[in-house]
Amino acid sequence: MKRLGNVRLLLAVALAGVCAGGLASCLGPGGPQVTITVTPSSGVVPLTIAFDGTSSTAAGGVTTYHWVFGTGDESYESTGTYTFVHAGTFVLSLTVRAADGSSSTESAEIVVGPAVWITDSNLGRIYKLDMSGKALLTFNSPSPQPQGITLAEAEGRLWLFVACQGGGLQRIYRLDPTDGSVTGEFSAPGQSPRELTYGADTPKRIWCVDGTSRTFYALDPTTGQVFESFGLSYFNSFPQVRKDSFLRTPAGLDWTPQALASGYLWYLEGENGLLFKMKIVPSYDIMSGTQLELVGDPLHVPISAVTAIDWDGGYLWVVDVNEHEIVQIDPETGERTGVKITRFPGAATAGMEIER
Ligand SMILES: [Ca+2]
Repeated sequence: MKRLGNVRLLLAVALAGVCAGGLASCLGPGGPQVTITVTPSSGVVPLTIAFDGTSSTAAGGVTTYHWVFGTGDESYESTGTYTFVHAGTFVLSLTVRAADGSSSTESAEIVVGPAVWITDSNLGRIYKLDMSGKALLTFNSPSPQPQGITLAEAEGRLWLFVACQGGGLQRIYRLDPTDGSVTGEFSAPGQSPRELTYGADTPKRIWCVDGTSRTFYALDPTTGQVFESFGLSYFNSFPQVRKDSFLRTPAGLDWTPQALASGYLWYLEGENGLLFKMKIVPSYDIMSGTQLELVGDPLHVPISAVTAIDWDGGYLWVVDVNEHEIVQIDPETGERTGVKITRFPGAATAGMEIER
């Protein structure tokens, strides 16, 4: 093992003999010496790295470079940049081939951490945080009182969508997540759009819950057109729902995928801290619409002032606005695990989206 810059080289090539005493003695009989330089080797999603293999040497010269990024992507350039668009730990490897046909491989570990997007309705700001709560980016909200926030795909790209209800104008804005510039907007359905989430099934939808009209809306991410809406009366037949305390104070909305199905919508009711799970049943013909089916008993989350939720890594995360914390919740019990994000900026966190 040796260190080069901030890169830890792993899995030193299996070369004949013991690789000790520096670079020269690592040269195998006829094999190239592979040197990976990568900057940075860790960061928050999306992470762009610069990679360089030109310090590698081989008797007779290097003929090919072959990079494998651990994501299914590869490159045959000696040097370049690459962006990891998902969080995770990746093994980056470089295989160098010499003129005589011999080759050697080195690897380096790249750690891409998740990011947490939050809105602050009091300051009118949008923050991108790392998991320690440090703000990496700060944008001004396009209009006052930003509420729900979600990442969603539209026109082949990933955007931030933010619901705002300031100034009596309820709008949903589409922002470039790199600089916060507004790239689109449409009027929000209902009078007080509260939470947003993205459903990546087909058709792709942004789900919005509105506290005044007490309705879930499914929107086209490109046009804002309402595909479907589900008001309080829609849920009449479900025994889990008590009408006096359902769709009254929306405190969280998220979507989780399910193999070969349309996934689940999760709704946290702020009146009683109950987390409801709804199966999305797609329309099976032109005459039937999408259905939402409440599944099982709601889970009680004993935090009194939740303003947003998100699922990540098998855990539910909730914003506790009074304590100014983002708290990890055990999905079996509804209780805190003890893991939380604190000391992030803002005064009244209103929306949250974890990017992984
Ligand atoms: Ca979400």
